[in-house]
Amino acid sequence: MAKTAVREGEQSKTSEVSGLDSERLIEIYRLMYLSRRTDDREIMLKRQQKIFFQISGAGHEALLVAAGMALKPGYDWFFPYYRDRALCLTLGSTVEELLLQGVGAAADPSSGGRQMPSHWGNTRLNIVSQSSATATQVLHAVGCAEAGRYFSRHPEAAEKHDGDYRAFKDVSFHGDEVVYTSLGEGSTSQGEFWEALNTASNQKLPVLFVVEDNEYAISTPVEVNTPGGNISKLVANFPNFYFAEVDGTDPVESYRVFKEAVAYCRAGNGPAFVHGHVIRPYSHSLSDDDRAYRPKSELEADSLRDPLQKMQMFLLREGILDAEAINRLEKQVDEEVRQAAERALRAPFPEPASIPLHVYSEDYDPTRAELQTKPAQTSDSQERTMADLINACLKDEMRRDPRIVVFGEDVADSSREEYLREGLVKGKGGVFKLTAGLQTEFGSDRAFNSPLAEANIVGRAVGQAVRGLKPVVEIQFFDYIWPSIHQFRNELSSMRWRSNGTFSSPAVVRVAIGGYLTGGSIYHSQSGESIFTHTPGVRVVFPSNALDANGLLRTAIRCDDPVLFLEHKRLYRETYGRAVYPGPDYMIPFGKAKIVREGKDLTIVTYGAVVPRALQAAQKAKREHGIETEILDLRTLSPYDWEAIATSVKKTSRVIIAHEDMLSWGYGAEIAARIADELFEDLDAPVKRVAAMDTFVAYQPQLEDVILPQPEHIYQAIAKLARY
Ligand SMILES: Cc1ncc(C[n+]2csc(CCOP(=O)(O)OP(=O)(O)O)c2C)c(N)n1
Ligand SMILES: [Mg+2]
Repeated sequence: MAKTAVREGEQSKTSEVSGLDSERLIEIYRLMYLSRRTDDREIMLKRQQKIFFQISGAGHEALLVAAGMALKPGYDWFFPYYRDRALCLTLGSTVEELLLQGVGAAADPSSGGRQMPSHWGNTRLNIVSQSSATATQVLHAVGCAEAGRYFSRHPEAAEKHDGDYRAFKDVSFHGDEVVYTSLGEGSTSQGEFWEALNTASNQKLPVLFVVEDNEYAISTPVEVNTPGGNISKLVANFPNFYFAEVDGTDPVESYRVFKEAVAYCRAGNGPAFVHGHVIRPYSHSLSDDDRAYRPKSELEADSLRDPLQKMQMFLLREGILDAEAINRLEKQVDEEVRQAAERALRAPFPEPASIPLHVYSEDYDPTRAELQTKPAQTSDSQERTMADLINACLKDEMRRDPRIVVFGEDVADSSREEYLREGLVKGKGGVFKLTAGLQTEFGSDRAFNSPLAEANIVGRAVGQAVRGLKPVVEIQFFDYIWPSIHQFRNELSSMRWRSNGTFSSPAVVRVAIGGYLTGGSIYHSQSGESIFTHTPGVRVVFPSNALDANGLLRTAIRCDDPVLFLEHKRLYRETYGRAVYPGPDYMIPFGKAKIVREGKDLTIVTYGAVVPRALQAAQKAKREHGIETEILDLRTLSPYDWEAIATSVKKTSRVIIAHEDMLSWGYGAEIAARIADELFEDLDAPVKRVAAMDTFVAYQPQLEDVILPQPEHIYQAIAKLARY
């Protein structure tokens, strides 16, 4: 473990140590000044209402130019945050590229006008698109580093492959690349920061964490976010790290530290943590006025540490540049920024017609009819459960695609490999055994346990998928998906759209969902799919039987979009819906419903565990009243098969939407609204919904029976609707 104390005013000594010649020292100053001037220009443009948001990197320049110089653009990977203007300029972003984002221009390389300025992204430089959410990016960095290591151990996995997402996902790796990620000291309060340190430390990943400590998170001072006021003290006991704390207003000292940190990571020793003390001379953003919470004395003390002035003094003192030369350099930079702004202001805006582009992959359409294949005949003629056929699909796909990695809580057979090797244990393979045998067959690189942290699972998957791996991760229970919802909603689903199609994260998230368990409640029985169907950019799949689960999971894995794959726990081992193994290439396109029962009198639109319940209800309605009910199993909820719904409703003129989740604001509300809107003329009766009560699911089985929709509830609805 290395340790560097904060030292100020020792630049001349350390510059020799750091191998920085005069030319490099001048370049450091030029980049720092360029960064500050770009901020100043943006501030002016914002005041003139030519751009719409401004957040500065002022005060952080020295630390970030040093970081940029210690790393390799287009070789190493970068997950920075909004203060990292100087890093991006050092890596090779142009001022014009940065200003194009402020304007919201179509040519903005980070987002095509979709994100605020200072939300960096550049494929040329391996700067990955980031959101505004504080600290989500550090988990992406961890996933990215895992992917880099994986590809260097399994280079064959990087090969292109026609017929699935791999045809569109180029992989590059070197084996010794470092992954940079940064965040403010306030953001270290986020759980994701600690979840990232956990995995980087455990796996000795080459991640360079940089904390830019300007002592404020908007108006909240450092001691509120960091007990004791110093994050270095809190993280000091994480194993395998290189640690350094540095005066981040001193570029020479910062460079020395970064050189060491990067060398440590590149050599494969583990992660590094650089804690830079910087200042924030401007307010948090242009929407904030720091005079409301920082006294003048404090701002004055900060101004004495301004990195620009300090570096200028250093160059003069060392005789590297005289006042005139500094003046000339600054004039050149001023002119560069002025010209870049002029060009950016002339750049065309994005066309409104482009808005829907890149919500989903334009390259691979998982809804196309050709994906539908016939089940193959194999030597295995036994009827298998949904659990069996999901497990079989995972194995088939892992054999076919070496980029697939499976992880989550308890998904490994045993993290202590020697227990398996020595035959001491059989292995766990998931709390529902859906991943049983994967580690044993494919090794611990490809099937492994995560820490007990759901954001860790989804956040790492994002970073892995950006690099070209195919993470197929498991969330143990839908009830515990919530710690990952931030990663899910703000990262996984938006990566492609917000980067204007330049980055994507097509991971699969498998989740055990649902009730009817008799005693599983509250927290092992809930649904909530509509929250995810209400999220653009993600596909939501919910099979009701073994064959569909097998075919749809295969489509999910091969496709180029993120997929939430919902597996009903009650259906895992039911007799209903068992099927013979359909072979290793059986696929079902997304967005194609299945008519599970034909009828002319009434339509039920449903999915998941309500499908067998609707069938029971339909049989009773036929027996008791001769009503012929048609049942549509949607199978995928986003996209969903509107054509099949419309065709059936036009035929029967009566429709019930039945689902296990709560009635109000549930999935059925959208379908009902669209039927009312587009099929009004075809209806002979009101659109009816059958769903759970608007409560939680209770433990006492008699209560659970009342809360969740039962065949009898559906039967009553059919009988009532048929009377219209
Ligand atoms: C998850 C999340 N919560 C809140 C915010 C609003 N927000 C933006 S920046 C910020 C303060 C960040 O402070 P710090 O991490 O110290 O970084 P600094 O801005 O000081 O560089 C807050 C609260 C956000 N963007 N994301
Ligand atoms: Mg801060």
